[in-house]
Amino acid sequence: MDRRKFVQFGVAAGGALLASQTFGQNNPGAAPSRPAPKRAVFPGGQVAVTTPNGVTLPLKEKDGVKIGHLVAMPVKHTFAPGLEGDCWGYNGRTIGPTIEVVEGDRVRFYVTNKLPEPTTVHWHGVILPNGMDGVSGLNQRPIKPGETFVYEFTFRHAGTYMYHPHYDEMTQMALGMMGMIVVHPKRPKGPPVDRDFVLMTHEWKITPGSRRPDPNEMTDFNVLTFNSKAFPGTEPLLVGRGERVRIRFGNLSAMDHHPIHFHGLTFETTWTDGGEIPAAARHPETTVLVPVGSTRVIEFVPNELGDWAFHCHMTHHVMNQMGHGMPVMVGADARKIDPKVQSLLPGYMTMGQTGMGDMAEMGMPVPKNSIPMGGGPGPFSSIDMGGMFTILKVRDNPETADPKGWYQHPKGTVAERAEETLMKADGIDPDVKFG
Ligand SMILES: [Cu+2]
Repeated sequence: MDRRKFVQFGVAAGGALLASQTFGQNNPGAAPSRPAPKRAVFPGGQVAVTTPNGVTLPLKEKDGVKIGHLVAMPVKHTFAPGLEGDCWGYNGRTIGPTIEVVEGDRVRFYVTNKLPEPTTVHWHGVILPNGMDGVSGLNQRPIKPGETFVYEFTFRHAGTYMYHPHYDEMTQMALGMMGMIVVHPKRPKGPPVDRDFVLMTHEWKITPGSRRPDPNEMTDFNVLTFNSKAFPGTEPLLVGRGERVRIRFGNLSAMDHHPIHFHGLTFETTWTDGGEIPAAARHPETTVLVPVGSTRVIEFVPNELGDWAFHCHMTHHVMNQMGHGMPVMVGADARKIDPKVQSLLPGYMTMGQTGMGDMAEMGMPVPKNSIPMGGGPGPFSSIDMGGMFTILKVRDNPETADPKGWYQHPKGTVAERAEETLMKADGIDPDVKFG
């Protein structure tokens, strides 16, 4: 399902769910200078959350309780074109469906275990009765394969939370069992947002040629994802210039915190999984650190049109699978090595002597079921970032713009090869000597 179809689906689902609620007013409350958001379905005109590459959990309401069903199960998952995994997740997917409710909602979640081992669900960051906290052995019996358990509690606090197993944590999260929880405030404060996204960061070890993420890996992760997708598998986020945008990050990686860096804008961190950050404590930033086991919510108003990268700034987290475990070849002269190796491996070619940025374009053969270290095609050349990388597309007409389309730069606004006459006029000598 593409993003726009999902947005429409989300509206329909959200609208149906909340139709019986008296506070389901559709007045977006947006400043008159902005087009009215079309997705407002939560109290006070709060827009429904979009999960790029994901879905929202359907909830049905009965006697004032919202009822949902999570099925823990093995899933076949595509991380990016060319890389598939035998993962575990919820309701046929990783990440699991986003749970979206309103502060004060009473919920009943059924959890069916279709895994080959026991599991539980912990509602990370949610303050609830102790017996609903989902810690196997401490708060409840583990849910055995084939069993269905029921959790029932009230979301007392608005915020951004996560869910994940608390049984065999190392294996179950490494294989993809995680999801986001959004609890909209009953009475929202502050300026309303026009777009609201969730992005869950994660890291995986998948040995090239294999399909099963390795839960025993502790340091050398080679597949880095937003919502379980590595670029170019990540759906871009399409927003309008001048709109207020919220992105809710969550991190259930095994070992790494992710500093997520934005190009072309500054933002403020407004919430953590502990609650709202007082306005006086907020400050502008371009990189938000999302620690393991935490959520961070940011808000911004993009004012520059274009295709803006945002990505983890740990450089190994934006290079795909084949960028790891190789010898350093930068500066090596391979002319003598290659013929010798070719006598054993016909067609062998040493790569990386001038750096690795061009490897994405070289069509280097890669093992079956693996993705080369570069990312994907871009409008000028291939984009050499992959992994935990995606694109914020800022447009004047986000409702009608093609999410797959590239920004059309006005003439004269793209960096280009310098004209010799201009260099001469400005006294620039490309062969200038130093030292
Ligand atoms: Cu990272």
